Amino acid sequence: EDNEMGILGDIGRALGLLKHPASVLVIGLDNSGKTTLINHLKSGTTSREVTPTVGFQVEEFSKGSINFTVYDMSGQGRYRSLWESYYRDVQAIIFVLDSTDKMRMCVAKDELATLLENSDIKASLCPMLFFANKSDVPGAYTNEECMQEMNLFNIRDRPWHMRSSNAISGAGVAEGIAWLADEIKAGKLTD
Ligand code: G3D
Ligand code: MG
Repeated sequence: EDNEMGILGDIGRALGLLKHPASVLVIGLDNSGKTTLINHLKSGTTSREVTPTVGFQVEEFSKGSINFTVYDMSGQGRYRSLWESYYRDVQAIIFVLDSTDKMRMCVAKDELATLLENSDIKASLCPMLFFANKSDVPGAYTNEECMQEMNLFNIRDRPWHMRSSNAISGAGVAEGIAWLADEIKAGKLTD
């Protein structure tokens, strides 16, 4: 089906309103489903993998003027100074959460809190889309539980939204991206 083009079409049209190249970060702990998710966004794009240092993998791909940057926020923040270099000029953040990984939910929460303290992120006020991914797995935290566990209700400086997803089937992905596209559009109109 051409659902995948539809997904990129939404965010593409929204980001197409920008005059300059737009940057979207796709982040989360390892194994949360980022690579699986971005395969829904990637069709027809050119991709390259960058490895600035041993142990830290960054994937970048672009579609039109949108650059997607994907990396794992893992390794106890050992690479935080590297990944913080991607925080400049960010128009949107997609945070992928493994809603079945109850053991590491607090690690994800702490990484999110650190991210939101970053001065570039604070200044950007960019919208944040959260995927409560792997919602197909029995026993996964519900959307509401994920919002509580991640302390999302404390985010008051920017629009955010959490959406249950199954990155394998793509369920929930288009709806989440549509929300993000609307937010980006709304932000540009008030600039
Ligand atoms: P990452 O890129 O964030 O590290 P991946 O995560 O996309 O590599 O996904 C990690 C594992 O989770 C993969 O399984 C992938 O198939 C699985 N996965 C991703 N999203 C979902 C989902 O929504 N539901 C379910 N049930 N599984 C998901 P493997 O076995 O390949 O390691
Ligand atoms: Mg990956």
